[in-house]
Amino acid sequence: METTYIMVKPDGVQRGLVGEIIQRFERKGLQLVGLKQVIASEEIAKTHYAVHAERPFFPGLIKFVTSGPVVCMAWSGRDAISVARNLIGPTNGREAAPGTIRGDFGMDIGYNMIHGSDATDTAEFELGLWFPEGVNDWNQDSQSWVYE
Ligand code: IDP
Ligand code: MG
Repeated sequence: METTYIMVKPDGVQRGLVGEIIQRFERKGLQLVGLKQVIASEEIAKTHYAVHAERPFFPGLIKFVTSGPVVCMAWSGRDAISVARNLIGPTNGREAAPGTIRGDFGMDIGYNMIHGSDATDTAEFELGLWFPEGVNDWNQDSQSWVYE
């Protein structure tokens, strides 16, 4: 089992896509183990996107991701990192296939609504950064909650 860090970015929150996005992860069979809305500090945003620090779009990206609330999530499951990346789709929404989140809702690369960790080391790093308090360890068993 893996846990991945997923974040609805300010454009996704502003457009009212939080519920739609959460539903896709739930329907897929991933387990929600962390969820909160935060307004990211410049420091945390720069740390999160440090790998892109030298790219021309970096200043705009930091301004964008700190411009309003983001929804931080941790999702667990078998191969959760790649499963989530497949649900999200490629970076540019105009090139993303229909059926993916970016393919269904996104047009511009800078407004692609959602972040997902791309490897085990980045997932560990990002989960520690955004969820320093840790995530929740719980057993999911929907049938046992149908009858009391
Ligand atoms: P990813 O989110 O699909 O992993 P990355 O290449 O890691 O894509 O880029 C991180 C984020 O930086 C993207 O999701 C997007 O928000 C932003 N970004 C990447 N390339 C560009 C660009 O050319 N212009 C504007 N923003 C970009
Ligand atoms: Mg990336």
